[in-house]
Amino acid sequence: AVCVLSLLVFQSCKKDSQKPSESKPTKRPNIVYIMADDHAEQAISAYGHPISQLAPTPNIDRIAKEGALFKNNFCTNSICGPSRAVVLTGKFSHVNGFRMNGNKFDGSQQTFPKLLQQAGYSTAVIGKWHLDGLPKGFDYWKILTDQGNYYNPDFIAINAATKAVDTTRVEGYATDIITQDGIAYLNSVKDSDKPFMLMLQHKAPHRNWMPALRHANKFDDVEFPLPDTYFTAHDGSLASQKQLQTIYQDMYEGHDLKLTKFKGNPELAWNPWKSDFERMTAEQRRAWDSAYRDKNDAFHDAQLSGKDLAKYKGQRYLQDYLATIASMDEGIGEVLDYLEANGLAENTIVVYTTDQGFYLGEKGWFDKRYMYEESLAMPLLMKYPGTIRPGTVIEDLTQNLDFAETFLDYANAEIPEDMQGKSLRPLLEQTFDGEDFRDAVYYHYYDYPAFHMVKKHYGIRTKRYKLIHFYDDIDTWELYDLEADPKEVKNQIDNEDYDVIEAQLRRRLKALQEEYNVKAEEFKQAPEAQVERAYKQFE
Ligand code: SGN
Ligand code: CA
Repeated sequence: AVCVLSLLVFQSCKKDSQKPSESKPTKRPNIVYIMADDHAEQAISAYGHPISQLAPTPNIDRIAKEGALFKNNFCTNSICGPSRAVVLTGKFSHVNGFRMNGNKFDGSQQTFPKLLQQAGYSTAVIGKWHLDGLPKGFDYWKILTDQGNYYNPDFIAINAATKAVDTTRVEGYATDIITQDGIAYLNSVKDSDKPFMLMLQHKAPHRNWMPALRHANKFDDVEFPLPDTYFTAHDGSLASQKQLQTIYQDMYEGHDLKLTKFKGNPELAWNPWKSDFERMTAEQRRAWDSAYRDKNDAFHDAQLSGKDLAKYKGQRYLQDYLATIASMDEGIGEVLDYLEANGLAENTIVVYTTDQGFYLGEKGWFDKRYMYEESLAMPLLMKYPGTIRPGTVIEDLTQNLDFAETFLDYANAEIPEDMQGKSLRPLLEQTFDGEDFRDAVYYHYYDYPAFHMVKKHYGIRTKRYKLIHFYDDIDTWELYDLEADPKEVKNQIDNEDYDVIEAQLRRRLKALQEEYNVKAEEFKQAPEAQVERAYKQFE
């Protein structure tokens, strides 16, 4: 524990084999925190999943190659705003108050950017914010409105001349704009004596997966492997049967899959949110229509139905989803190159993550929300030359709850007692010698009734097991043995062989709820009428 107190103390007690190189950082590090939206581990080649091998992310992978890859990092609540609020505060949703999208983030509370600012850092956030309310604790900010749009997005920022808060439409592709704004910010602080912390937060690869024009055909000829659970019937999970996030049932053919109504006509099929396409310039739209024409015409010719149609939809989804990641990966390469070319790489921590995991056809799904592995997992890659050894792989259970503490630790700033996670520094620097960094993670999802109709649930995940309670207008428990059943298709809750394990998990879950101060009022039920209305609205 003494080793993690300060950089100086830490370096003096490092083992010989781990001594930082000659060029070891002497100043407090800068932090470049890059966050995507909905980027699944299955789509980052450093994680090794077969899908990602067909659509590699060489620049994101550079961060793991030069630093660390976390294999078991998890979110506490798999949805956008809540995950971001946990990152900022180091506190669970029930403590920071932001339980679901649509809540308003209480910006007056303690956050790590505020604490870094007080500790003498220049701080900035650029890109997706999605916390309703303007950023606090940042010297500079420029954020997308709400979810943001891929083409010609609107940004909110303080007008330098008038000092008023303005919303401005910027022509171009969101990912490229955010990358360029990020580099411009770095350029503005690179010669300052102060360290900086930049949160560079992409829209990509969030729904509705609109690629940059230069990538609109990138994966047209690639056939991606669809998961073997693509057509599952969700045996043993009522909560899974009830969702509305199945690729071949719930996607909008125009808005999501960019399918047209008729052959030879660019008019989109079902497209309820027109703004994503209507905001394109005539020139962008022409280029778009021409890029999608051949595949859409071929689709009409093929006259698919049943499972063939369902599989085709899965392919189209993956082609676009992965193409939006291609631009992001290029942009991350530019940021890394900029840091290198400007002598900043050595003294800058670079983090890559996203707000939560995502389904790429597993169980037939897109979106997230569930406590199952694909959406619970949150990619995390981190480099800090001279301090984190290249190629470090971390298997311990970590969470977005730990990010704030980690950054404060590296900045030599005090970690407030009321933060609920812990600094990842001992893992990153391989000085952790306890038995378990964490024996279990706690999870709670609240956003119901809402988009996709995923039931409220909470649960516990240990290294090997997972216990989930779905509640509200349902009351079901699920137990998975991740070693025997990594795809979570066999709910063991009624299997007597698991009774002892179940009892242990229930005890540990209760203890975690006590430790994290979860009160009974967290388990409020939605009125029945509201649920009925929501099913009608989203079906
Ligand atoms: C939008 C999406 C949903 C998604 C939510 C939450 N529909 O409503 O599919 O689950 O955002 O996403 S969209 O077609 O309008 O994009 S999150 O990133 O904010 O959590
Ligand atoms: Ca998200």
